[in-house]
Amino acid sequence: MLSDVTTPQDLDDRFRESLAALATPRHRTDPAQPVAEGAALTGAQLLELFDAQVTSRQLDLAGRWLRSFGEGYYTIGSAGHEGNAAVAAALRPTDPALLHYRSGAFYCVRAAQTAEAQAGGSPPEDDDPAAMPADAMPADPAQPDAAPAGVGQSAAAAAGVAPSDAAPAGAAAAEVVQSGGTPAGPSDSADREVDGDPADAVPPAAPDHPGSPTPTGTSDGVTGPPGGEAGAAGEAGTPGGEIGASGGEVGEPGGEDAGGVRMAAVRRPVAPAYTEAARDVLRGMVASSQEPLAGGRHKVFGRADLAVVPTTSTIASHLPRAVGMGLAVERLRRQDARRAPAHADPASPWAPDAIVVCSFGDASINHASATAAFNTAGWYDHTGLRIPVLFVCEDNGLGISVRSPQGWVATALRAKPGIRYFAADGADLVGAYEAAREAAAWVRRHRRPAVLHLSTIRLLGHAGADVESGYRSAEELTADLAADPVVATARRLVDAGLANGAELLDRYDEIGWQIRRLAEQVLDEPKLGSPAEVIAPLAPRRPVRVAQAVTDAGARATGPGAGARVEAFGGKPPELSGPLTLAQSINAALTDGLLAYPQMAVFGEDVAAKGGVYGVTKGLRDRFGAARVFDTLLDETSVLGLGLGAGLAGMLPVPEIQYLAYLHSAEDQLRGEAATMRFFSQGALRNPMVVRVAGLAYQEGFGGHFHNDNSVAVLRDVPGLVIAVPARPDDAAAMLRTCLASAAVDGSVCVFVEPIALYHTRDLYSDGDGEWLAGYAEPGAWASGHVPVGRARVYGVGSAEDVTIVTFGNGVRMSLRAASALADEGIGCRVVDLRWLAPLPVADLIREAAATGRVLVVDETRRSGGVGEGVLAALVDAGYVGAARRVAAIDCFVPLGPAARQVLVSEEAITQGARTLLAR
Ligand SMILES: Cc1ncc(C[n+]2csc(CCOP(=O)(O)OP(=O)(O)O)c2C)c(N)n1
Repeated sequence: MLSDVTTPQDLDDRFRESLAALATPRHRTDPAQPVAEGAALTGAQLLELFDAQVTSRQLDLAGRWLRSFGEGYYTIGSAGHEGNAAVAAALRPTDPALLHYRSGAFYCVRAAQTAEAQAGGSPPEDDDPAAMPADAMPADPAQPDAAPAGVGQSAAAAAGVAPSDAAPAGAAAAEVVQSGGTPAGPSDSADREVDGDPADAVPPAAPDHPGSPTPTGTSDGVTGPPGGEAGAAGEAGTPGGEIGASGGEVGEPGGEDAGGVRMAAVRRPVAPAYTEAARDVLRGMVASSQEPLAGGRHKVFGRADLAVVPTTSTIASHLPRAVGMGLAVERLRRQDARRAPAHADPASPWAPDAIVVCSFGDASINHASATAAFNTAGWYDHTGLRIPVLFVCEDNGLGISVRSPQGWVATALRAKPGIRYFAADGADLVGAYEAAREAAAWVRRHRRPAVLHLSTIRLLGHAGADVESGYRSAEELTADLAADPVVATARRLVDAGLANGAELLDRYDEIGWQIRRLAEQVLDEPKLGSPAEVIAPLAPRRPVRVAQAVTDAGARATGPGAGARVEAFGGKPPELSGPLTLAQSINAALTDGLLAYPQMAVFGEDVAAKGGVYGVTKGLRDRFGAARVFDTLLDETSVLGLGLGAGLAGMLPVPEIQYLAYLHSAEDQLRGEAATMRFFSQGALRNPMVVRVAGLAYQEGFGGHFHNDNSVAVLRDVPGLVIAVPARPDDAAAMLRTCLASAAVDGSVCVFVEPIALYHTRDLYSDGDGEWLAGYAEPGAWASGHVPVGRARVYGVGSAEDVTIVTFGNGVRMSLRAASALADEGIGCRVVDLRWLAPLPVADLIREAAATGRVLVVDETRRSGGVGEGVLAALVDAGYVGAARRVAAIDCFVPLGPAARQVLVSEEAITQGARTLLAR
């Protein structure tokens, strides 16, 4: 029995006492009827939600039980948050969900909804489906793509969505909506109000919920109860069915006290989907390799078929992605709607009217990632762009031991511009369901963001090892126990005449036994047993397919796409434009990329109207329209978040980070979110993207660390990330094609670091020699010129027999110049341009190092943590026994003006390094 599990406040014992103390209902009610007059939930549905809550609670106990003998690795639970069952019930199983780690009950309900939908059940309806598309579609469907370029273009148009008639710019003040019949959350009871703005007010309940609730739960806007063989709403009250089979008991005084007749509604089997969901969660706790999404790599709530996207343990980091998903869902919906019916395959993997839900705790709203996401959702809403995201803040008043100041959460959430506020009490499942349904309907109907502030409590502490008594008073803990939301649901069921306490306790025990049995089963399941097994889904690479994708793109560009290509390039394709600079070459390759991949979008700060700070994206918006090339707001976290969401939604995002130094405030989005998605979903979910980053040093005349950041250490240790650093124009185009193909084929997350100092460089050895320019390959030559990920380029200078210079980026040009000078002295060099910093081209490196036995690493990044460390380590690992030296930037930030030369690698240092090597 899981009731043996010791918990800080003897939660199980208290639960039993509370249920035992519940009075016997005076009358019995038909579970097919609304649980109260005017309530949206039927009694049967409430019973089902109670089961989900109990399943979640028993899972928490199981986590502790497993931990008690060292076989469980996760004890953060959902106890106190089980009200989120109501949120799940108010959504559709196809609404993508990014969940808080206290979402046990939500997950169970979602699993049951999905099972029911797969069994052919009606999808839940939370609003008037007819009202949504008409209201949300742009007036002129062709408008976004055809929007003329213009500096004054609104961000909405810039992102390809027509401004909303319901969201005029400036009408962005936070709106407060009272949730129907719901007691206020703990910290906001005094300030709830109904927003009276006629333009933005939530439509009256009738249009949003056209049919008043009916017991069937299918046509009334009521989410169908968790499914499976038991408990479909239609079964409730069906004579001869599981529920109500005993007849006669409805309306009778209840339970055993009334002549031993138990309520059939309480007796029905536990929904199999709950059991399945519980098994998922238990597998996560024991790190079973059979856990359905992460396969034992992390304890997540996630399953692709449930549209539950795994979130990481980094609080709030999933919110920027949720906003990106909202933007993409809406964009792809419009795109699909515009396409002729001939297009059978929709671009969007989500249902056309899907909304995105993401939940998180109250302390998390203070995190920079959360504030970025709220701000971005509000910012876009202010422009009229639709982002259908429902934020759900589960407010238990604590972040581990730190309290959210009284009233802060409500005050902060209500003040978010452009985000409509709803509130609900998580201990009142009936009211929370109505509020959640209202919030979801509003988001679905208006395609605009809202936040549902769900008051909860936290039982069992933050996690297993948390000693709450150290920072919470006994009175407070006791008060929380008295407010147990599962007890509250039980009380509601008893008060409604749907069950008595003993029956519900039986239910609790039955589910407890099932969970215990499942826990014992999953204990024996295999764990990940080898490094290869652990790493398998991280970043699989299929180079042959990637090469084929490049070849195919070339074939399309010369064949069916030839006309469009000539048009996109204004009649003159780049291969006919003579030698190009690095910047021009990247620009042309981006153009070809946008032609080759209809799902590709280029976005970032200043990329559209201005065409990039260095002109790299110039003309792209004119060529492809504001739907595919758009400016974002100034927030790197959100830029990457948009990419994360768009990638997950099937797009091929190419976000730009304006300067490498500005990646750092947002790097968790790349490291913690983008790079982990395949890993934590065994490849079931992916967020392909190619992040372009202007970076590295040597900008003459424009100095200082922030525009000359010469550190890529933060990228190099992110597992699975592809890091490309093109030095030459021809390599840049080929490598960008490779990155796009790799993202499209393998879902790779690529960072394409563009050396700013080389953007407009034309010459190599002497003024006017034009040797740093290169012709652009015509599409027919893309296949033969393909640059695979992780392959270096080698230049022989002089005899090429004396020294191997290993370098990349600006170092390539400097090394070639130095090698030329050394050749004059009779020293022959081979210059190896790594081109890829991850994965390093180890095979090429070893071969070229062995060819001379003398390696000079020319590393423009810093001595500590720089690329050179990795190169030397790779040589050592491979058994290289020759001589090696390194020149690198010194461990300092890059100063302004000529002083920069004091810290950076110079050509003199390279020639000197080579001579020293030879003198040994
Ligand atoms: C970015 C980040 N910082 C710190 C932590 C450690 N941490 C884990 S949970 C937590 C508190 C979160 O509180 P809240 O958002 O209110 O959620 P709750 O656990 O109360 O449901 C903290 C600080 C983390 N996971 N991520």
